[in-house]
Amino acid sequence: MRVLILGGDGYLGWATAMYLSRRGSAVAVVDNYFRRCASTELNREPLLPIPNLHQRAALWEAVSGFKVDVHIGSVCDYPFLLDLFRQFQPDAVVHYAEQPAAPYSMMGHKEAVFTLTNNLVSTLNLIHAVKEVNRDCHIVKLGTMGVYGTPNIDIEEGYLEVEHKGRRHRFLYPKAPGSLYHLTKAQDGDMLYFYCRTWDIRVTDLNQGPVYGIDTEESRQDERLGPIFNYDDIFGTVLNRFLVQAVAGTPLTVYGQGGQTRGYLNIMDTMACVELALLHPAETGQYRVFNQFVETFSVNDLANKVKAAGEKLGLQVTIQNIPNPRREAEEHYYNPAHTGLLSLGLKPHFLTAEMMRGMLQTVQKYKDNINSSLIYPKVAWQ
Ligand code: USQ
Repeated sequence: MRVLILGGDGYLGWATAMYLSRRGSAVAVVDNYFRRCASTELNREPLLPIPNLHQRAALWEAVSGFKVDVHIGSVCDYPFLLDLFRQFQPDAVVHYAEQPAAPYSMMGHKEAVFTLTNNLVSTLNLIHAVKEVNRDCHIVKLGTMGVYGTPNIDIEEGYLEVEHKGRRHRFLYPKAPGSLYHLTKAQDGDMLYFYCRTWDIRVTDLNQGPVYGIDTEESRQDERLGPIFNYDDIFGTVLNRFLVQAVAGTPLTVYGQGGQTRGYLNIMDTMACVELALLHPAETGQYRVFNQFVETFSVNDLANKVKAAGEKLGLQVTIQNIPNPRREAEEHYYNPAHTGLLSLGLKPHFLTAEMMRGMLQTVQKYKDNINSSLIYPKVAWQ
């Protein structure tokens, strides 16, 4: 399969490029280095320095023999994207090229405009390129569980059957995102659904929960192949942050009461889920949604797990409830369905004590790189 990965330099994009190339796909990646540049501009450098995409591709080829084609540019630049489509002729596109950080989207007007424009225009350009070059090309877009919010009923996988005044209809599941970033993921989903109905394109939207993990099978061959691992208040996700906080000896930053519950997955499971979606494409005209996570935990659950695993390694781990910089429910019902990917064959990795120990030990190797001033949250929702 010829797979084009948009956002190939990011936390998940590069790992996906190696994973798919190793399994026999012809892979091309495109990226405009937004995440790297923003990390530097905002002084939120990742735990490990990351070689640029050309260097990563050369390193990967040297250790594995597999090639990844690199293109630097913006998916929001339509002539550039269209050229790439015509040249590479993808059978499928994995779309990670969105601004992925909720706190970044809530920093101010400039960041809000960038998030909205980048996330919607990149998706619109992709849809047009598919229509122009090959309408059969399968779009796999990384969505987020955060589009649903935390409703007081079970969350279904994308759609909800509603009975109203004796008649029934199947709607997209109602959305109530909790940040501008999450809102753009709701909007791009609506847009993809619209074009599936209008132009008969085929789309899989992977509504993913927060991802954790510092390496993958492929990146273990050379630490310079690892994903961009941020632990700061803007680009770091909660469990990755807690692992670094435990190693740094700073209190784990539980926002508010810590009852916020989400569906989590290991970065290795993201790879497997994307592969399953590619191997079992959506039908022509279908907007298919999978809820992509493995286990649900509250923030308190995660903090307690990190504390227990850290203490077994001799770390002094404390937990601190700090004022919540976000507007979100801190105690709520949460029961999302997630059978689609399991029924396609996903074999999940669970957050076992052994998994926690391994991740903490990896972070320990880079302890000297930790900048503790990046940990406390500085972006508030209001
Ligand atoms: N949280 C803390 N302490 C921290 C950091 C976060 O208590 O130090 C809490 C947050 O308030 C939130 C939960 O942990 O309730 C998850 O926060 P997060 O920063 O790990 O995740 P989020 O901002 O929601 O976004 C991340 C990714 C995003 C993805 C999303 C999936 O950055 O790209 O779409 O996870 S989901 O959360 O299901 O929407």
